[in-house]
Amino acid sequence: EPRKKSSYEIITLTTWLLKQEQAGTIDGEMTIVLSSISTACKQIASLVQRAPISNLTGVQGAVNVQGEDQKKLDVVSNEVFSNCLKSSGRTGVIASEEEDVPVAVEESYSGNYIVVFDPLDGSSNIDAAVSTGSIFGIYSPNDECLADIGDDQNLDQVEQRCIVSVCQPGSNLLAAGYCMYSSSVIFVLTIGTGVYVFTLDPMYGEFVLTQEKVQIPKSGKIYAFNEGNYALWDDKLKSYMDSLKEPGSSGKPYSARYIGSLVGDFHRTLLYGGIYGYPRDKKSKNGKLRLLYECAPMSYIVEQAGGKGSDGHQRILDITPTEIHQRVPLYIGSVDEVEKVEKFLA
Ligand code: AHM
Ligand code: MG
Repeated sequence: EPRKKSSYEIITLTTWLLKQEQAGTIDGEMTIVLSSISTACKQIASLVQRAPISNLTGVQGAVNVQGEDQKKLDVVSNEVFSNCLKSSGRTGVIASEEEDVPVAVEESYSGNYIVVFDPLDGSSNIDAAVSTGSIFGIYSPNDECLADIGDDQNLDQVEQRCIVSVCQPGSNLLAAGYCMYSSSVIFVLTIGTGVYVFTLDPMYGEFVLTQEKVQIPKSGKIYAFNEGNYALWDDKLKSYMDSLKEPGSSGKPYSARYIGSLVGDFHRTLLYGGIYGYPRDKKSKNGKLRLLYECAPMSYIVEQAGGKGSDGHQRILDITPTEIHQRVPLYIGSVDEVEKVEKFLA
């Protein structure tokens, strides 16, 4: 007879991870990497919540390698994320939206996982206290980048090796997830066995399992695109967008929702169905979002939930980046909706 579940029984992220380790789904090093990421996310959640009080709103004054103004919180979050990963001792290489090149972690003890991340995505939302998030992806250990570091040798070569070891297609991802800083702090994770959702319980300061094996609806009548760019889109995409506004047989057109925060827009799409898109346009030939630490992890998550991630023509997870900060158009969400836009673009 199955044991009755007490209403006080909760599963925290920590116990969930240990169970996965016991089951052999992940190894001990991965458990440590994931738990250090969850610690970083808790810290960032608290920094984001207190930002207006602790004078952390506004710009830092620097511009990152991609020509974007860095917000103070972008910089602080990057430090928090990097430090948590470095001190885990299980991360060999990290690549971040806020760093020009991948960084080899010299104090690594074992494991040497490769972690790619965007420490605080949607940072244009911060100063208005609107949803933001962190995104990450984890690749197999690879010592290429670490080898001979510290030796008196050409640093450019080391850098080049690091770039090569990090530039892998999303299909190689072992784990991916995001943390959304919103009315709740939500940690979403996949280790290749479905999508699990944890909610930060402010009473305990722990992530608690709130949804397991999430499946995205097969279709959904919500679209999230920055339509301000409409005039810059190509005609095929314009006709797709126009088609969503036709009431059709049901008499009801699609609904528009756009936060301007990939994590927030994606999370809603995951739960309610629909599509998120960031197309290429006349000014941004490859769209805006980055393949390595935005599009690939999200595509891995959506596929694990039964959805689809595409650049309009091919599967995002099949694309091998040639550069760390490479951009790619993204259409992601319910299978039917992503296939629909692909048909228009064909
Ligand atoms: P960021 O990494 O600089 O924050 O940019 C990524 C964000 C995404 O979260 C969001 O979906 C998109 O940029 C919004 O861009 P736009 O303001 O052009 O609509
Ligand atoms: Mg980003």
